[in-house]
Amino acid sequence: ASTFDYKDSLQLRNLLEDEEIAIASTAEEYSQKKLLPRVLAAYRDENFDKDILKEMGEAGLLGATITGYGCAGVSDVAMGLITRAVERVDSGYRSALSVQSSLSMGAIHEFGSEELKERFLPTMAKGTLTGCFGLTEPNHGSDPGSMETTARIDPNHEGVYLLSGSKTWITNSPIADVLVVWAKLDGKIRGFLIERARCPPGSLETPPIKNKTGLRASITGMIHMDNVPVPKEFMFPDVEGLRGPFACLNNARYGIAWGTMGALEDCIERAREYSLSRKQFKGNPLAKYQLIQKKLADAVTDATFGLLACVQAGRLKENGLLVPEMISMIKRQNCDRSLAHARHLQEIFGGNAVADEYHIGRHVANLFVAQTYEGQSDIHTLILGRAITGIQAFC
Ligand code: TGC
Ligand code: FAD
Repeated sequence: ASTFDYKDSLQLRNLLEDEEIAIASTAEEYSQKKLLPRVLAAYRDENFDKDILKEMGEAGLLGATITGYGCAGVSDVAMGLITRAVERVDSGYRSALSVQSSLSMGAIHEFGSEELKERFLPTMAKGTLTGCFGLTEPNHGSDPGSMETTARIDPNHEGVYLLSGSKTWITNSPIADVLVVWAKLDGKIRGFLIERARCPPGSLETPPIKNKTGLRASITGMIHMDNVPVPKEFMFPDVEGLRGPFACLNNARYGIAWGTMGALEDCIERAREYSLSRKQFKGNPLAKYQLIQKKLADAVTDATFGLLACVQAGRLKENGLLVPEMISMIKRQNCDRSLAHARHLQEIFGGNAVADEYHIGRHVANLFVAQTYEGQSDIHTLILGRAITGIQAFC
């Protein structure tokens, strides 16, 4: 008989293949056993343990949708279930996974030569080589088309480009071995791979950005380039313009739509448990009060709808039918709803919400970041508005 289970209100499980359920439970087990026990200390100390990428690699979670090159070749829905499981613990850990998988390995897989794929993907899949993705600059975030970073031909060495400029707010940049950097060559955006080990001293600096108010379990930094030499084989040969970085962002944004639902589910679970155990007024649990129940009902409804939208988007993606506006819709909706609900659910904890052991404040701070990066929600609003009206309102 069919029953209502608030953890899977519209039976999303029935839409999944057995293999996808198995992959999700591997990711859940890894996240709960290995990530959850370290997250409080990591967040307090603003520390990202690089071993996490190796562990994710061992569990087959990195670059998981790629076929070959040591990657698992799972479905897009399975990948979504992985990001949901990881972000249930912390958005920063999902960020590390997304940047390694969708943005760095994804860029190499989509646009790199066969040599670059063979050279980098297998070690990146193991998590022994760390990647990052440099698009945002100090003066250009929402508008990356105006970037100032340049590439020019090295007048003294044939077949070498020299990269100069600065990127900021780059996840994993301080620890990255391989940096995907987007720069203008003769005014056109091109993608380059910088190998840290090959850079002459002083040409590449990647200082961390410290004292963040969110995403503290993830490491974020800048990339300063002063004539960094890049051999021409390390430029993506066939992609020009914003289509290059956005093709990678399409996959990462899809993953964020799934991931934020995991964070929201964790907020729901913790708020529900707290509301059942905390008693106020004549010994009643908070869960007995209608205003508390409304907060839970609203959050469970949006988590359920958000996940169903993700499954549908995933199936469209698997069939080559997912277009950028659909991704903007689910990224915007799921980031906005998870942040709004996390803030409401936070109220259920009263003063205890301020203590980090209750985890809810961490999710709220993280979800603000998720709503901001990979296209702030208002930017996705304008992408949708353009598609609906045919009129662009960016400038
Ligand atoms: P626009 O005129 O719209 O497009 C320029 C060219 O790009 C193509 N394009 C896309 N291609 C594939 N997928 C997409 N989603 C695409 N969006 C655009 C487009 O077809 C066009 O191609 P072509 O060949 O005609 O030149 O460009 P615009 O300059 O008007 O862009 C406006 C806007 C707002 C849509 C865009 O710039 C935008 O999305 N801004 C947000 C920036 C952003 O998302 N940055 C992300 C940085 S990376 C990051 O945050 C990682 S965080 C990782 C983590 O820790 O998890
Ligand atoms: P701005 O572009 O200055 O925007 C500020 C505000 O103005 C936003 O609310 C925006 O929506 C609004 N706005 C801008 N233009 C318009 C307009 N035309 N109409 C209406 N409103 C507008 N980037 C990378 O390249 N790689 C990474 O790995 C990466 N990791 C990140 C990690 C963290 C922790 C953070 C915080 C950011 C990261 N980013 C990364 C950068 C992120 O993508 C940008 O912060 C984001 O794209 C917004 O750019 P911005 O901060 O310059 O804001």
